[in-house]
Amino acid sequence: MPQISLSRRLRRTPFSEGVEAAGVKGYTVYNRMLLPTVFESVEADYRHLKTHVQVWDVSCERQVELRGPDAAKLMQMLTPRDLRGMLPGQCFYVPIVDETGGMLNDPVAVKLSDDRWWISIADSDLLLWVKGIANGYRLDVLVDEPDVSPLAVQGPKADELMARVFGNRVRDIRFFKFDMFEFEGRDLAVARSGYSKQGGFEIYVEGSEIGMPLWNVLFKAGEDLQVRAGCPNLIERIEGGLLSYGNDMTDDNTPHECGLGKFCNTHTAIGCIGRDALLRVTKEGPVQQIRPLAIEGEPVPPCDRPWSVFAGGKRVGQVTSAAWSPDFETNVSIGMVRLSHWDAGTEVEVETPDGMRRAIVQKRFWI
Ligand code: THG
Repeated sequence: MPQISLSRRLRRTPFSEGVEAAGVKGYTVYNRMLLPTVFESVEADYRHLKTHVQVWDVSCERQVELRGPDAAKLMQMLTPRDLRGMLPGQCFYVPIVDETGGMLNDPVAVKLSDDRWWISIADSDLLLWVKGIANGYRLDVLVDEPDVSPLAVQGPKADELMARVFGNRVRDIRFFKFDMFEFEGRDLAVARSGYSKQGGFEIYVEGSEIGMPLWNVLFKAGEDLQVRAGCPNLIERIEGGLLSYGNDMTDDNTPHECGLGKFCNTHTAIGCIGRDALLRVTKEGPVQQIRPLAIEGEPVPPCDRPWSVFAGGKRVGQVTSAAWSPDFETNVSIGMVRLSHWDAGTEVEVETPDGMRRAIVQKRFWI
């Protein structure tokens, strides 16, 4: 297989040394940064994640920092989710839309204070859009990418490991809330969140210098918990219905098509740049939407391009993420399916590289 050549444009992370020592076998590129995809094997990593605890280098979830008197105003211009009730210490999953209502990103917004926010971004150049808005509207706000690298601790033993390193107070953090914890004299935001359904935390590591020291402390403290280096797991995230921007949706999709309508308050999100467009395009509801599909037969190959979905000889959608699930003993997948065929139980055909496969639209994701 050809290799990807490394250079300054493809950024390493504060934890890359630890990731390499742990025997990383595969990477992807995300926000121009290395993101591990495999350690032992995707299936072995999956089983370990669901049984023990893993430490994930998710530095590639870069932060767009908004700082200044207009920070909250700018944040609300970016998203159709109503942020008026959001308090410091909270994290919100927020669709970000352009002037047509198209998805630009699906980050986690972190409210540090009224005039300081982090947008923990998925894989698109959101910094450029946000800088453009701030300057174009002459807002009183600084927009930049700080030296902050998220480190996720995920799995059923995450609470135990984190309590050993940061103290029992971490157990009190509620889902999608954060609190501040000291490490080597630095105050770090620690949130109960992460890109898995197994539970856990994300540490927003501020200052690259403390990256490896923190990595090493976590592995030392978790030896008897069988802690391992891990990464967002393809099988587990499809089972859990966690969407991947650029794969499962693009700027051609509205939040409603992505099933993110529950994170939109389009009527009350006054100031949102895509608000008028969204009010128009969603008046009659979306005509296609994200759905879980169980694809029958043998394990499918990697889904590195959309697979067309057919019914009665007509194209009715596409599958954009798929993997064999050992726990559910079927191929789990995420697709975008037309209204006429999106009801649970509908039988369709998926054009995989191995040929046509029968698939069934599911009522909900598997976990
Ligand atoms: N954590 C942080 N930053 C991120 C991600 C993350 N940036 C990139 C990417 N992931 C953004 N995408 C998502 C997708 C799903 C979720 C978070 C970020 C997520 N969803 C939960 C769910 O669907 O069950 C719950 C959302 C909610 O109820 O508010 O966690 O993972 N820092």
